[in-house]
Amino acid sequence: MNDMNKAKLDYYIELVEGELKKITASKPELQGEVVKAMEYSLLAGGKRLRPVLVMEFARMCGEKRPEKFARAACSLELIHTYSLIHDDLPCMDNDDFRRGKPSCHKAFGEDIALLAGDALNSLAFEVLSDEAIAGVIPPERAIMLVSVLSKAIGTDGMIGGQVIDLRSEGKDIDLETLNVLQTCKTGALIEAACVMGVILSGRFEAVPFAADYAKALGRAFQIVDDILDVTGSFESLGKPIGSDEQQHKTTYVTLLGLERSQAIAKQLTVEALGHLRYFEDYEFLSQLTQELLTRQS
Ligand code: GRG
Repeated sequence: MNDMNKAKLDYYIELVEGELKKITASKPELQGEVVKAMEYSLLAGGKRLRPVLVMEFARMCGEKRPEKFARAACSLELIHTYSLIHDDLPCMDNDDFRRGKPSCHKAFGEDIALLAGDALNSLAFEVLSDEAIAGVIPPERAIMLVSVLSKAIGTDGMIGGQVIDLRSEGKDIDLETLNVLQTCKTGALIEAACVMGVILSGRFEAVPFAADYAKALGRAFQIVDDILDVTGSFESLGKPIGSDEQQHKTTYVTLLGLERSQAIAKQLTVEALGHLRYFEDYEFLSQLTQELLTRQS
């Protein structure tokens, strides 16, 4: 990524982190413990990919001030963090580390971690609807955003994917099932982020193009995630490697091997880049997409 685009990415990330801090700081002290747990996981780092996608798609669709949607874009990070907290719970993947720190339930206990995830989930919709009440988002667009986001994380999306994942543990699943699982579990939220950016801009005819880009990116992203679980390190990933193997999970690497997985991730990245041609001024996203293919975290 060139220096100009790196500076733009840093700017987006700074905006997101600033808004996330304001969002949790606005919560009353009465619920101090659960708010601390939410902040602990939310502010532990992370790439902030999903909110960046929201703002960048709004910008590529003609929005001159995408930063005005930073708070709305944070709804994706709130949901994403909720899913990570719940995914780490003993009844799910039982992971002790996340984003370089003990997972939420290790730091706060299972009960508070469960509630912190729940609270982040509802907070996402509170933030979106409040942005409409504040006049930042036209009300009909806010309703569309709530519709897209709630479908993406429900039984046809993230939760559905997680159920297939849980039920597939220790079993041999084929590539088709793995694709469905990952499209729902990881892909749906990435697609929601891209589509929500388009909706915020009001250029609705661009939705299918953003969705096509996101589908290819989402699959490439998950394949790289699987590769890093084998080739990465605790230091760069912020969690132990080898967790998929330990939990007897079928991944792209176990099904296809490292080399083929890398080749398919590359092919999907090229496909994603092709879908960007519909948009104007896509250089930043093009570089970010390529960077995600070679990421180490
Ligand atoms: C238990 C009710 C209930 C629901 C939970 C756990 C769950 C539903 C869904 C799991 C979704 C999940 C954790 C998908 C994994 C997606 C993925 C590749 C996460 C890593 O994303 P990055 O690399 O992480 O963007 P950072 O830390 O950089 O933000």
